[in-house]
Amino acid sequence: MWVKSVDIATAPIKATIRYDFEGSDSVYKQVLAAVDANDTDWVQLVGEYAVDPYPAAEEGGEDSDSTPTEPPTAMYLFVESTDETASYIIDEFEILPPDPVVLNKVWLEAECGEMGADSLWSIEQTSTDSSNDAYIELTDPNGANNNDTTPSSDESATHFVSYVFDIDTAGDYKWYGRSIAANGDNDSYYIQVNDGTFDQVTTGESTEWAWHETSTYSLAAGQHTVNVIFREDGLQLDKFLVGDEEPTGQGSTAGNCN
Ligand SMILES: [Ca+2]
Ligand SMILES: [Ca+2]
Ligand SMILES: [Ca+2]
Repeated sequence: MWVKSVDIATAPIKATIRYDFEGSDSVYKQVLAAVDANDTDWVQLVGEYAVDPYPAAEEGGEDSDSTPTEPPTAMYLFVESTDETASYIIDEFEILPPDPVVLNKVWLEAECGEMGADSLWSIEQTSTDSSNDAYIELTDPNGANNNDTTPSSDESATHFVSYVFDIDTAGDYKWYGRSIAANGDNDSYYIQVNDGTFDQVTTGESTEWAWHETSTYSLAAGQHTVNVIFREDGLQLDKFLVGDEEPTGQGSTAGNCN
């Protein structure tokens, strides 16, 4: 906003927000630092402020020293001078929301991951409508599922397929997979994000390619590794997306195949 003092050479002008609560005293926070307005030129008061849903009262302030436990019921913005005698005028007062965060979309072909020499995952090319004309399938030579144990890193050569990718924008992402699981004995696998826990993914049963999603993972900007790990044999996996919206069809071109 633009400010100008009236009938006084200079007047410090600042902006303050007041949070009102249902069950506790109001809390005041300074939004914009004071600038010296003068009576000859317009001066701009500008800055950024993130609204805090649980603003703590300041020590020794005029407001309560209790910390609210509920979000505010109302918020008021005050433009004020620290000089009680000052008069001032305001022009072009504007509050703009922050730019929305646009998360990345990282497309990964399942068949282009890193797998060990003795992997139980095999690359297949027998399906129509698979992206990149290939997918991976879990073939256990013993014909058994592996659904009663938690994977361990010493199984990585046989049970793991690894995907390494970069994220530019930090945020909350999901892992989406395009799968075929003919029945309930084929419809799950584990993922491990950045050496974290082994999280079971249930794909749902489908005899045609269908997308499924996981819970949310908070990813920082930079490089990440996701391991896809054997749980039920017979599962077919075509493609993955790291993103925030479930895809349809084959999705976009993946960047992980040479
Ligand atoms: Ca199952
Ligand atoms: Ca099975
Ligand atoms: Ca594929």
